[in-house]
Amino acid sequence: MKLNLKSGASLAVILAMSLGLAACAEKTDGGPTEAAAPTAAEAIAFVADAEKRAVELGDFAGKAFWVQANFVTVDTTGIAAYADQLTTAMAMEFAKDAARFNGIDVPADVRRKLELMKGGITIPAPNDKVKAKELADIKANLDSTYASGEYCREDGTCMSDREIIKTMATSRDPEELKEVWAGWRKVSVPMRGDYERMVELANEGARELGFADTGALWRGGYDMPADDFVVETERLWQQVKPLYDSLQCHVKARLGDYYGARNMPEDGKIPAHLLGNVWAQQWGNIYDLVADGDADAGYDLTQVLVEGGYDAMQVAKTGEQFFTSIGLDPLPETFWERSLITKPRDRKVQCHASAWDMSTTDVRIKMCTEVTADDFRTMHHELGHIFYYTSYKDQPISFRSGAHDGFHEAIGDAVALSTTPNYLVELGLLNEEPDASKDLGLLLDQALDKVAFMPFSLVVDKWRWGVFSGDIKPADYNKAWWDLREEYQGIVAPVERSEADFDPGAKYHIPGNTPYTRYFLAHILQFQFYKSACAEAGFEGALHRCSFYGNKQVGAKLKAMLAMGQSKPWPDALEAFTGTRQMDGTAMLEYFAPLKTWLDEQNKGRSCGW
Ligand code: X8Z
Ligand code: ZN
Repeated sequence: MKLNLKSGASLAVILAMSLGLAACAEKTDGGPTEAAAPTAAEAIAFVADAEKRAVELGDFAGKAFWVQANFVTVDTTGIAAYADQLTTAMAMEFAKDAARFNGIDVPADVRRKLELMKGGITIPAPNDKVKAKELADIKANLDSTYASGEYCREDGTCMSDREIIKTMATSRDPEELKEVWAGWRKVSVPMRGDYERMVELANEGARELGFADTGALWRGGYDMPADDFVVETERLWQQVKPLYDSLQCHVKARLGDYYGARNMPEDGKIPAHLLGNVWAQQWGNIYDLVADGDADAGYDLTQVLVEGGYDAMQVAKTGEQFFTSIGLDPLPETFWERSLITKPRDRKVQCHASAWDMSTTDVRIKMCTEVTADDFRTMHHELGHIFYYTSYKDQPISFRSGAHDGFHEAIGDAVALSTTPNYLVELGLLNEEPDASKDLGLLLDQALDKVAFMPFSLVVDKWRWGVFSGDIKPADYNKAWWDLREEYQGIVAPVERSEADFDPGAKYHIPGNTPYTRYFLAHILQFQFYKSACAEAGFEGALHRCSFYGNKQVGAKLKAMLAMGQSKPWPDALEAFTGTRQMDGTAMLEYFAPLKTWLDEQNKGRSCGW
């Protein structure tokens, strides 16, 4: 886990559970330190006690973190820092104590719990109390700095993150886009020194646990040796990279048509402010600039929702209804009472959407929902987390987590893939399903979000892995960030950057310390889940037209996988739902196959690559 309970994490985080058996592969020591070998009975008693304490402290800490995120003030930041200090200290204690039982023969579930405990803290703290407090304070401050970030101009007008996101999505004025793009990055300038110190302290904590550095700890959470995990992510990236390359080339050409070829760098990279998203991570908002006659989806989901009279609550209820249609239980009343679904006017909140597992009977989301296609999909994403939580609530706390963190991020997205035009017709939002001539448009729309996202989701942790290992030095933080962005995404900063900037910090997950490789894996997995669900539903036809809405057989199978939580290595969970034990990008490639052919046609004669 992670010590916060948001978005895919859970109370199990408190027990440091999201990392797996392979953590020991990175260990530089970690053998028992006591003379007398402990017994199996002691191991069982230790785990039982740790789980009890984790539930108790987790209940309290969850409330502290929730209040901080929902009422961002100096005081709630202090309360959250203290809760973090306590939970991190407890998780460190468990991790160290669990290692005492290395080599002791215990029942398989106890062994798994012990192994998970040894490697599951996202930001480990040093044993030294003064340093542990310093670390917790830094983390809470980074969180709150991001949450209250605004871009203020000299004339005193300010823009919140929501306004920035909206302007980046809708403005087509390159100068305005450039100004807002650079303006948002002022938010993270003050984070730089704190981030550097946080890395030092976390690494000290990681070494106390026997890991080379914090990145090694993160990579150890996937039921395989950490080094194999790096190879695995590279293998998956190579599967989908040709599709990304084709998309990047076409988008660059179309943006050149719109903004003028002279505004496009000659080296083939795309200026990052022109992609409809302040982080250039998903590009669906420039669909109108990229699509042409052949690639018209036939409808605009934002417009359809607005014209359908939807409000934020109806977006949430519609999302819930998909999950209940396949047989999952409706959400508890407390979900509706306690969630934050729209942005309050009277206070600062952390608007980045998240899902919270407060206790087995208390799950919530926090989301400043707007009635847009993006938020319609994000709502399904968040509900995927929530239904995961409610499905594994009967597991012991140690196993209340995703099979791995990418599973947690993939469930809601797999469901959102099923919100096809045909489904929108069933909801009464569309009068009729667009015919097959609109397929390229639909696929292009999806690809601008899903395919464009792949290299971005690799870059975020490639940067952090380098930072934690020391390969990226503080003096190069910003340069290394842009080197990776250029290399993997083929995009370039539109205005000069320097080491006075700290652009990584302008992305929520960096100050929030949420590992990001999970989203890369989730984008691979969601197509695997979707494809298997469609096969289970007996769907025949082009994959992207399939919706498993209302299919109880799919729901039962999904529920069985979700209910496993983290009790078994993730290949077991994957096999339960898809019949395969390997993550595999070919489902994504199959989904986008007609688009790939079309893109390659369009790209003929263009000079692609960067
Ligand atoms: O952070 C999220 C979710 C919460 S887990 C809204 N996502 C990533 C992002 O926004 O950067 C979902 C897709 C990627
Ligand atoms: Zn998520």
